[in-house]
Amino acid sequence: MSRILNVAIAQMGPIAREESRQAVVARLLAMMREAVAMRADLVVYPEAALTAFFPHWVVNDEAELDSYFETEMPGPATRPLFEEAARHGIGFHLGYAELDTSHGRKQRFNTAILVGKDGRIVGKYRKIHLPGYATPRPEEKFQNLEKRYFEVGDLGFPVWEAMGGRMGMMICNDRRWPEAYRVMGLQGVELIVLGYNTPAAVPSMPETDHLQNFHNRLVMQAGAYQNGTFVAGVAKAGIEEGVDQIGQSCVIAPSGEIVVQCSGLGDEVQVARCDLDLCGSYKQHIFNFAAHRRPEHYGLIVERTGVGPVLGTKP
Ligand code: CDT
Repeated sequence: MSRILNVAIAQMGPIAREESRQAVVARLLAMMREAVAMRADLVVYPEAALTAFFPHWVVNDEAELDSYFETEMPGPATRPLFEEAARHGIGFHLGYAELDTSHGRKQRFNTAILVGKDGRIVGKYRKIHLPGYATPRPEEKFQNLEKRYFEVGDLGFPVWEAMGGRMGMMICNDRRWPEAYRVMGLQGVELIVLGYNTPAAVPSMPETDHLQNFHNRLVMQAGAYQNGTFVAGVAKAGIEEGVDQIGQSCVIAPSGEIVVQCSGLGDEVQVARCDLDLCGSYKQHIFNFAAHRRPEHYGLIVERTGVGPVLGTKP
């Protein structure tokens, strides 16, 4: 059997700090049309795809901070994406900064949505693993202030039946955490879509600069294989407001193999023909969780060694 989903990855080059939403949405629309021409069923955009990645600098002015956030989805600037998607019958995944006031206070999240081929939102995810710190570090070449600007996501890692498959979402730093994949793997996920903004050089850990691309592939390939799922990871790449960001957006099969990868650091669309039925081989055999996984035994090592479950220091 085969269940083919043509998945387009729409990598973006840098977004200028002053670039308008309309200009960014025009770039997204151009790539959506390219994906349609390449017969894609779904187009995956990066994390925070509507603005420059503002956690890289200090924003003290609240009105300026608000300007990076969406208060509704779709809103006036993003509605054309939904309309174009429905017109062509293509789904999309979009990362954006979300400002939610529905609980009587301002709540800010690093959010992503999955939109179906009818232009309706299928599901929403709010980033759980926020990297970096809340207090600016003037000594560093650029900031990583996600903990200052966002709350930890409160929607968990659900999966959705959509476009003929079982879909899940994560955002950037989530991809480095095996739990994120496994929570969805335990729900039978077949395609995880995610966007990222990943610096090529991290001020606080220069010893890993030469490994950023390797680690990007390592975590997504391992997550895909160990959970028998496709993964589509999409970058905002190139030098954005002085921060050099990696590209190498790719689609990974449940075998762990990269099946398609972007080659540049600018706006670029690639399409992978994903047979979701390939997930079954892994889910029914080597990673048949019901048959082989033994979580009831995993605690023994903690009891024997006395090593607790939490290591590290708070930033
Ligand atoms: N956006 C985001 O989550 N970026 C982080 C940077 C961490 S520093 C290596 C990431 O995990 O890619």
